Amino acid sequence: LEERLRRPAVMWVVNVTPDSFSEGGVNFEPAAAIATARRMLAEGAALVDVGGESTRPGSEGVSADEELCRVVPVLEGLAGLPVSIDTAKAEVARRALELGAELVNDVTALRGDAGMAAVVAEAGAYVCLMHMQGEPRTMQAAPRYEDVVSEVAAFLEERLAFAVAAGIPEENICIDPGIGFGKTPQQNLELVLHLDALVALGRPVLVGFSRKSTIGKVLGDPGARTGTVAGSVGAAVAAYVRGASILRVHDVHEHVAALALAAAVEHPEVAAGWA
Ligand code: HH2
Repeated sequence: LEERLRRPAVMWVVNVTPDSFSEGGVNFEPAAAIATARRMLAEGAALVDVGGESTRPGSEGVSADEELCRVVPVLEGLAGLPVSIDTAKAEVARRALELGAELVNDVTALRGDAGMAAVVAEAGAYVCLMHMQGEPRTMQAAPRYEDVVSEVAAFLEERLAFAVAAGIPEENICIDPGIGFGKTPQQNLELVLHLDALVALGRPVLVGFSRKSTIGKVLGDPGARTGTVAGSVGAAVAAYVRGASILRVHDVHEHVAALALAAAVEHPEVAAGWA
């Protein structure tokens, strides 16, 4: 997996939920999700992130049984392929790891379920630790920070130490500022501008800006609840240029091409071969 996640890597989001903010349930049918996931890997995604619980602002959460019902058929259909599981529940993570998932993407950074750290450690799995202020149901009501960048960095540093103390090797951990998780548009942009503060923690940084409402707001719609593909690509490239390693996206083809060009600028020796 480490090889696949070399910068820049694209993680494709498959939300097996009826209520995802960005897609409105297009991949709720397992067969559709599996077929599309295979196509996205062929188009250059490094990893497929399977999620059965929406974390959109205002969402309520689902039971472990419901979440398992949603994700297990998809995970079974993707056996042998590079998969991560987007869950905060230890029981869901354990089952997903048994079915071949390699990374646990936990938006609570191991705070949501007391059993999660042990499940990841025992499986020798990778984990993504994400910053969130509050919880999805209420997080956008009134985000408050003295200094968003240093607070997010301090939080991730603490969660990193917690994960290592729980037996998860540091090499298996990536970190994420949690774009849109208890942050205003301005705070989201500030986190990207100062991404070096997170890169300095020494672990790969994952950024998920794709289709989020900040994009629509920057583009002039104050009531936006989502963002365009072109705006998402711009945000991903901005994050990559400031050191992001993994970009979590809905539109693989566009992001892979844009990031390939941004990467070629950083590696002119590769392009020299085409002269
Ligand atoms: N964003 C979402 C969900 N999971 N995980 C990480 N690590 N980083 C993110 O930024 C992130 C995430 C929310 O977006 P999406 O999956 O598109 O929507 P929904 O939660 O409504 O299914």
